[in-house]
Order: sequence, then C-alpha cells, then structure tokens
Amino acid sequence: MNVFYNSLHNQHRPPNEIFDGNRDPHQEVPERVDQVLRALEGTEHLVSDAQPNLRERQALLGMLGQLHTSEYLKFLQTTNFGKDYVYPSVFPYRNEAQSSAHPVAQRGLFSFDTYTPLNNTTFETALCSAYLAQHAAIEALNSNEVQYALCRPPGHHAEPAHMGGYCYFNNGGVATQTFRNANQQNRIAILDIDFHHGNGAEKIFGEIEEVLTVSIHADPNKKFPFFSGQVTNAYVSNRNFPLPLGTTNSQYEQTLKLALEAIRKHHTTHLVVCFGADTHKSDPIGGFLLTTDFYTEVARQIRALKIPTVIVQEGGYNTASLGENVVAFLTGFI
Ligand code: OKP
Ligand code: ZN
Repeated sequence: MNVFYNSLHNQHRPPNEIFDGNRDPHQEVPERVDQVLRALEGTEHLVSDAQPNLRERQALLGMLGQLHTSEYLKFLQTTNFGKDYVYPSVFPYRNEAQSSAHPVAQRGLFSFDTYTPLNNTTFETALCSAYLAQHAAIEALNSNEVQYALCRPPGHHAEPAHMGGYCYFNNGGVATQTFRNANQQNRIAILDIDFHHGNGAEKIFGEIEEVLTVSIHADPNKKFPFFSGQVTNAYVSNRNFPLPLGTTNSQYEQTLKLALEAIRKHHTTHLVVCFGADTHKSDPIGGFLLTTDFYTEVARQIRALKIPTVIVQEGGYNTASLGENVVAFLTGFI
C-alpha cells in the first residue's frame, strides 16, 4: 500500500495542552509519526514523503475554502502568532457578531478548547498534513487501490470555523471533497473509528445527502468532545454509534457491522476511513479495550465493502504501540 507522510510534521510540536488549569505535556507529539514510520520499515508498504508543489498548494487552498470559512482560513494564514505557542483563553458568549479584533478574542473565536495551540508553523504544517489526504484521494481515484495518509496534525475535530482536539484542517474532509469534485455522482462515506467523535465531518457534511458521516466513538457524556456524538441529532446524512468505556473487541465488532451496513445501504462509491488507534487498550487518553490483532479484523471487514478507500490517520497516543497498531490495521487491507 502507498503510505504518504510529510517530513515537515516535526515542526509541529506544541509542548503543552491546558487541561483543568494544568499545563499538561501535549499528547499529539512528533514521535507518533516517527514510530509509525519505524514500524513500516519492516513491511512491504511503499512510504513516500509527499510535499505539495505550487499548483497543488493552490488547489488545496481552494478546496479548504469548500470546507472551512474564509474568516477561519484567513485567521490561520495571516495572523503572526510568533514562535512560542499561544492558546485561546476566552470564548464567545452571547453573540459572535459582536467580536473584537484583539488577538485574545480572535483565538477564542476560532477555537473550541485549550488543547490546540498556535504558532507561526501551524498553518504550514496543518496544510502539509491536509495535502496528504488530498494526494491519497487522487491516487485512490487513479488506481482504485487503498491509500494511507499518515496525517499529523490530525483533522477530524476541525469544524468549518473552529480548530479543536489537536486539529486545524479537516483532513478526512479534504479526501472526501476530492472524491466529490472528481465526479458529482460519487457517493462518499466517512467512517470515523477514532476513539473520539468525528464532529468535524458531521458538521461539514451533515446536511449533504450524498456524503454519509458515520462515527463509532466513546460515549460523549464521558469523553471529549462532549458536545456532539449522541445517537439522535438533527443531521440528515449521519449515523453516530457511541459506545461505553470498557468496550471490548467483540462488542466493538457488533457495532462495526451496523456501521458497515449503513455504508452499504448508502450505495457508497468511495470511502474515507478516519483511523485512530486511541481505541487500543493501552491508550493513555482512551478507554476502550481493543487489541492490536483486532485492528486487522476491523480492516478486513472494511475492505470487504470493495470500494476505493483512503485511510486518514487521526489519534493514537501510546507511542510505544502506535506503530504496530497502524501496521496491524494496514495488514487487513492487503
Ligand atoms: C484528538 B483525537 C487529556 C484531555 C485531552 C483531548 C482529546 C483530543 C483527541 N488531558 N482531550 O480525536 O484523537
Ligand atoms: Zn481521538
């Protein structure tokens, strides 16, 4: 399988996330990608460092404009955040229309948590991460073979006008939009199997019938992002499958079958899988009990859909097991 990564990812290294008043070490570290690359060394997968040329960069910026608001993109692209990471600290209350241009106000306006800081490298590294998803989708269209975008920073929490949950641009959305733009008849499903709810794609595509967003995730009453991910919501083209903490392989597999059933019923022509290994039993911020071998089985069941597929990397924070978990997952596709 083709694996696309971006060697500039390691410029993105926020030292901390602010949680409950504490400056905790940031979980989304460069070592994550380094460990995946190392684990891939012993495999047949074809790894390449994919950087956008000027034309591809312009195309990507245009596509991001189809997913995110121009205000949000402009904020990320043109603000001088400086070398040290800055964090939001005050969030809109009452009325976003009465907004201030003050940097402190702007940061809060475009964020929904204090885990997702900004500096002068953020726009570029997030752009390069999103490029991997676009590139992988183009390769999937050309080859009809499954492709893997080793994205970092991740993307599935990024909403049209908000960063959050370590995410800035919606990478899975970029792959989806690439499939849509290729042919208006394409019917896409996004299957989000990160531990956390895929709120970003739900918000971006929730009203668009031909794009089905499906997410299997931890009960939002117990886990981030809390304010979305319940079974019942107002979206027309969406299925959410919240699961309790302590979910095992066999319990997860039952839900996966329902999710895949929904994807079949949608008459899906192209699939985007947002894969997070934070469902693993060893994950420091997760809470499911999935095992490494089980990821191969999950992948086999997804592959049985037999549709062109892009895998986009999301979470997974046990750096010691992330590499083998990714390799186990990819193994199920070949
Ligand atoms: C991003 B992705 C731990 C709280 C931090 C944020 C989780 C972001 C997950 N101190 N929670 O979905 O893997
Ligand atoms: Zn996650």
